[in-house]
Amino acid sequence: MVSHFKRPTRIAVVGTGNVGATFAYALLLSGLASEIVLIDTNHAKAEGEAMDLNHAVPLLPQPARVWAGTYEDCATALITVVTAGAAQRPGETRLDLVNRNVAIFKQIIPEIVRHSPNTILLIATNPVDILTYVALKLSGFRTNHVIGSGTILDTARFRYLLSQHFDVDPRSVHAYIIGEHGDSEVPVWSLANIAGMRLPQYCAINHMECQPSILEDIFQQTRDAAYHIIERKGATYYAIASGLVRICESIIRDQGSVLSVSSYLEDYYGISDVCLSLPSVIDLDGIERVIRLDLSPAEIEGLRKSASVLKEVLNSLDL
Ligand code: 6V0
Repeated sequence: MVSHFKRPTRIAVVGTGNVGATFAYALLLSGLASEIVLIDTNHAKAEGEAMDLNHAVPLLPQPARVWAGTYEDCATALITVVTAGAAQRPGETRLDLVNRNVAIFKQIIPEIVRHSPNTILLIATNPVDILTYVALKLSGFRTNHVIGSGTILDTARFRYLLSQHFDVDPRSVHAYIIGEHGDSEVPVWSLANIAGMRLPQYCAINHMECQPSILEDIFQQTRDAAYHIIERKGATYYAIASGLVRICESIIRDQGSVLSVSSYLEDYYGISDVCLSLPSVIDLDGIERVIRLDLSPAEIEGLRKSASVLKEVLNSLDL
């Protein structure tokens, strides 16, 4: 039962398709939220998901109230997670989705702002960097209150694949993917490490293989993972749902965790007025700061290229 002395932790989820419903389930299991409201133009779908999720509650360690609602229910939501929109079809890039999903955001974002001006917007809809920027402009929110899931997913995929190669727990691999959540993303090899040792040194001392072709293959598998999954099962949702829960956890518990998420940049290696991912400190107020990285010249060039790919798309939009 919710304590009378504590405000409920309400999380709103807009879009209850594969990603939204899976996120709601993962959030319910996490025990982080006491109220989860589901909003979808297909209200019956949101209702069905709420019913199914509520039936899990008696079996869970931490209760929560789940319901299918309207934008009025976003009021008092600490975080509003937006997963609404069209998804990639086989062979389609994330950037191909842009016009369809910008039109959807023009309906959704003003409704959220009207009812919940202090919420933190957490965007997952693709192309996520573009839609994070669009959400920022349409909402007029402070930049720290608009977060895109960005490369939290790519970083997780990268760490998983590296952990398979190096035969360690993925949580013991420290490596980031930055830039666009998409084809121009950049692996930060120069800072990747295990037990504080950069990979070339780690490999030399521990007699492991890490020649460039192996590392390049790991990066390609990371970058192209969504295409391979979509070819096989039509959509991706478990890992992104876990990434969204991890971001919510850092906000709700004011953890200050460093996560690679998308946010608005101002003069980052000369990059401004675009949203893309960099390791950022996340606390109760959203993006506390974007960490300045000591990147190699090739990584800086890759990041600038990624920013210019995104800017080209932003310049074609009618906002
Ligand atoms: P889905 O299963 O088609 O669900 C989309 C949901 O959005 C449906 O239930 C729709 O009814 C709903 N919807 C559409 N328009 C509106 C609207 N105006 N208001 C409210 N609800 C609406 O798609 P899925 O869940 O698979 O993907 C959702 C989005 O997440 C897509 O853009 C994906 O590309 C994106 N993903 C983002 C990832 C990331 O890493 N950021 C990862 C995977 C998918």
